[in-house]
Amino acid sequence: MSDWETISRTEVLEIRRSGAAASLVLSRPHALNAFDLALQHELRKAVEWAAAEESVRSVLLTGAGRAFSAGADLSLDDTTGTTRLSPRTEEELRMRYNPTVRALRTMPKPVVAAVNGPAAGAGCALALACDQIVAARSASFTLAFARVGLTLDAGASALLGARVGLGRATRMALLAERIDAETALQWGMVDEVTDDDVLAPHAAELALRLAGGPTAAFAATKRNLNIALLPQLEAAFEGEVQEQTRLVDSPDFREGVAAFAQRRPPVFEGR
Ligand code: T3D
Repeated sequence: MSDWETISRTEVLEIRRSGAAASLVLSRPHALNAFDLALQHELRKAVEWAAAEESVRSVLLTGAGRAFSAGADLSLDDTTGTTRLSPRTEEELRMRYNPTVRALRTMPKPVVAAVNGPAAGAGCALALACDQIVAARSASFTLAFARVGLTLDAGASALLGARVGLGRATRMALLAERIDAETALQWGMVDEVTDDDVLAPHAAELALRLAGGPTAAFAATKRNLNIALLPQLEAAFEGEVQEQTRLVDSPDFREGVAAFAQRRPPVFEGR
């Protein structure tokens, strides 16, 4: 992506431009681009900027380093020894994750995800919110929520089923298995798989091609695909907020996060 110019860089997100395309790069590679507060905030701001900026006619979303995104940051607070998520979950979903996903779905221009490695939890939901998903052969997809005693969020309850259908969506949500890129392609969860070393130029070329397209017609198409295939996205957001807010306060969530930190399988009580 050598002809892409960096126009903004914070500690957690980089924005690049090439002609009418903008690229947003999640940049916490040391944490597999897991979402801390700063990344949630910066990504919402950048997505809303790209949506509103008329000179931007397509958007590319990818991750720095070896991951797309590992989802919510599950690292433990040094002083309390517990996750930082609860009691912030409702605010995080309402103020940052959901507005970001909503803006990706409603912006009047196409968005391409270049999934360069693991996409887990909310990171997977983010990829699912994009109009086209191109995955590196080594990429993987995990609706990891159940592994830490949570339910789907960031719109995944609607976005996943729209791509893979009820059976596979249910399987991915309940078993939280890691799906490789080839399987994801067979299931219709992603649109294309490339060799790892050509993912970046290939996805960039797609974004540039879309940026040169009939943007007003693309916007109309996207709006009507949302109406036809994602009519319940807002209801899903609301249901997810209600349920997740309860679940982040549950014994199974505390066990899931402790098990993740200790690198052992969780032992859930079912509550
Ligand atoms: O309030 C709210 O925000 C609620 C919303 C919740 C939304 C969610 O997203 S819940 C789901 C959260 N995400 C996960 O449960 C995924 C956890 N991670 C994984 O399953 C795996 O790490 C991956 C599949 C993403 C990658 O696996 P792998 O084998 O390539 O890497 P690894 O060895 O597991 O991880 C590498 C490092 O990244 C490791 O740290 P270390 O040992 O090198 O110091 C690991 O702890 C760290 N890491 C991975 N995921 C996260 C993380 N650190 C913080 N948060 C993470 N989510």
